[in-house]
Amino acid sequence: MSEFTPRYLKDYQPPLYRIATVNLQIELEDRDTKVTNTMQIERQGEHNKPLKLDGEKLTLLSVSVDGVELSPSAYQLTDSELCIAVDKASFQLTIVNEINPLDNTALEGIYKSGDAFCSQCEAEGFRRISYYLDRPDILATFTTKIIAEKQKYPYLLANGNNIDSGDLDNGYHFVTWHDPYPKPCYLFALVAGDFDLLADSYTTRSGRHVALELFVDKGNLSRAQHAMDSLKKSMQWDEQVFDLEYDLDVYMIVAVDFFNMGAMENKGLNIFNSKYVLADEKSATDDDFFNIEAVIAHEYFHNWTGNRVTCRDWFQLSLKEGLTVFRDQQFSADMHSGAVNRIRNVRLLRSQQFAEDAGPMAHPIRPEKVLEMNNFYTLTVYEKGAEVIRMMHTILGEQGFKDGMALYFQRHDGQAVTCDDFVSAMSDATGVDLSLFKRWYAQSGTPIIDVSDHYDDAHQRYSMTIAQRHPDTADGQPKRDLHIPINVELLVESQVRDKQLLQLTQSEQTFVFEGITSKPVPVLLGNFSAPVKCFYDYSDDDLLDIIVNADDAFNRWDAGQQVFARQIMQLLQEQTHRVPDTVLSALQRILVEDGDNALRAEQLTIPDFQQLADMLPFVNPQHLVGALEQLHLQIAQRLATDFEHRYHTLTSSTFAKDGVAIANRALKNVCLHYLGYTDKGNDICRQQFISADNMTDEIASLHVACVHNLPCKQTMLDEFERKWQNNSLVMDKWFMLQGRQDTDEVINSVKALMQHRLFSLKNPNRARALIGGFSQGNAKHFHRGDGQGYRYLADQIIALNAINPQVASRLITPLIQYKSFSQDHQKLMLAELERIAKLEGLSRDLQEKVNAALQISA
Ligand code: 7MK
Ligand code: ZN
Repeated sequence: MSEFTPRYLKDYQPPLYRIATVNLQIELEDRDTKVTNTMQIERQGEHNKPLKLDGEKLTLLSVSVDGVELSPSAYQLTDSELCIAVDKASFQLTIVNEINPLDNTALEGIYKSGDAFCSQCEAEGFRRISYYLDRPDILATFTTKIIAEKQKYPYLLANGNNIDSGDLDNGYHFVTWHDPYPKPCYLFALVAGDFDLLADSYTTRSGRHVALELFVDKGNLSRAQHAMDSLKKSMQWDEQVFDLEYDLDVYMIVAVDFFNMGAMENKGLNIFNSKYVLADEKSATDDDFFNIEAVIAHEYFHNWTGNRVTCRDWFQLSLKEGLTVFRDQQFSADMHSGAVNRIRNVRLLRSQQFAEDAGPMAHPIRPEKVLEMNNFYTLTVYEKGAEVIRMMHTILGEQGFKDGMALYFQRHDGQAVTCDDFVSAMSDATGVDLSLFKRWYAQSGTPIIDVSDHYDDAHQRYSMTIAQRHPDTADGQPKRDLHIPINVELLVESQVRDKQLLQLTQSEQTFVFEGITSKPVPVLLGNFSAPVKCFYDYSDDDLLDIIVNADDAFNRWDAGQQVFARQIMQLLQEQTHRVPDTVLSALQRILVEDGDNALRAEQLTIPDFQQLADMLPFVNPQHLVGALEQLHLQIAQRLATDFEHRYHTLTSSTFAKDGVAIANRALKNVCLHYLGYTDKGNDICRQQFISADNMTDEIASLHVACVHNLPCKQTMLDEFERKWQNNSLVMDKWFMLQGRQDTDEVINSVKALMQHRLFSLKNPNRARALIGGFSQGNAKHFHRGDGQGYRYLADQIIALNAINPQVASRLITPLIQYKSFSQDHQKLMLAELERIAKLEGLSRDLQEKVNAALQISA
């Protein structure tokens, strides 16, 4: 039985009190930081209910109302709440408490990252700083005075504008910040430390001058320029596409090494995991550069979608996250190749979000029940949430969507609102009825659409029947039919004849196409127009036809993915299955012909283990790994000379960072991966490692050496360690790759690495790299039949439970998704889950997931 109580969307109540202004004074010390919080509080309406403030891990020193200190008998205090009865409609409340940043390993509230103080409040971390109404519909104006030792902490930062500063006695100093925009406390931020500062500026379209300040650890200035460039691009894009400008005089970004997530959009003071800030070509891969630009954009875009208009309650998280992910996807597509970006989005969705929807934590993009809010920063809320926004974009069209956004801001600027408010703005701005569409917000699970067709030769009429199905999900909610936009092309004699957007709104509908001169091949779900699984009984030739002739690049890629998946099914049925020549020659054509190398790299990449597991119920993971190896091996060996030839045409002598060079490296390293299955692999890998002048090529060769366990592996790992030991982001890659080695010794290696002088479970990036690298990047050994892989992960989760529940809770993902595997593996995974369930002091985060996995009701 759980000691924690869940919260439900249906129980939402407007707040009984409002906080108009907050005046914080924070006196920073490692173990006893003093927080003085003076709030102007307004009772909402006539009632005599007490004021209940959230607070966790706080040491309360005093409570005063309108300047008069209360005696402890005037309030009640528990582990999570301070309850005060005040008989006034409006009053000033002052609370003084202490916190302990140094021992805060959960990295929520105020904590230390290295020598700096920093904060993370979303979702409910502010209650670890002061007693507060810690809910997003409380919008207050914050003034923050920070006091700290000047020498150690020359920079004292908080949200808004710097309005005062000065020196104090004993080597201390202070800075006072005022943020004019009322905000929920989850957007509060504070940083104190000594940094290098990259300063720049941006003038908005309307002429506002904005100072841009990027703070990084001393010595890292040369790795900050790409992040700064990305920020400026983001600011410009939002002006051009959505007419949205920045609204303060300064925009600050601080990079810290200890951070639970990617980054945080605190008003005017973003705090970033240094992984998403620091880059130069020697130490960062092309993907790192791409991701930095995308995350900088994401946090910047939150200034409007999240900060100016925020969420009424945490069930509405997708209001800001789904929308902001959609916006950052559109931005990335505009900055780079639209097709390749879309393909990568779809890969992520299919491999991880579909698994989430099929697993024990299945939830709608607007969840209805939450035990620990941190557990709902999910692929479903973010990525499927973005797909739901994208479907509205598809249904309303580019202009309709922009009109909807404009109306949304016109109506709701400065408010805390719901997903319903967003959809209403979209619908009212365009006159399109979205009432059926809104069901996407309330329904979990990946819908299936089944397509069948009929060609009437005599009338040259083609009819297509589309039906939707909704498999049951773990949340047990009833399913209803959805409004699903489906892009369709018809290939008639290998020519694109008809392109249409079909809108499926019933459980089954038939669409008729006239004047079709011969039986067409339907090309379905163009640009992945809905987050669904789509089935149609294609012949192998149909798929090859689509690969070559479809207009839509996503469809061309996707047909290839279906060909790969079919080969996997056949290999699972018959280990000696020989991949047909037709498939090989299609791949060969992709490899040898000229075209977009980034797209071809994607076309040559087989769906991953996770995605295939989601397509194959109760699969034995070892068999699936075996089939994947076989498919790679056959392709690699039978096209060896083509891979080798292509590889050598793509090795360039000098490094460049433009799109073509990036695409060339992507394709070259896909070739290298296949060559790893051949006897040429070792020499080519070693040579690439030695001659690499950039991290993309260097890490690709090390990766191939590890996953193929090539003879050159150990030397390269040792050389890499010596070269990069002082760069922690690069060392994360080194730890990660060692978890991916294909050797029976890998679990022992990983355990040994936990004793490495650079390893610490307290560092989230490091813990995720090593533990996640193994458990989420090494299916073969994680799913070992002796259960050792599962046991290792469970041991680490148990250790992390006491250190950092959020990191523990994210790492448990592959263990709770046991249901897609065969019985013997399920049993082994369940045994580990049961072991975790029995742990004394199990965090709320883990309890929610483990109970869901074991079907224990709260
Ligand atoms: C992304 C919340 C933050 C998971 C993915 C992010 C978080 C968790 C960045 C932290 C974000 N608001 O901007 O969404
Ligand atoms: Zn976000």
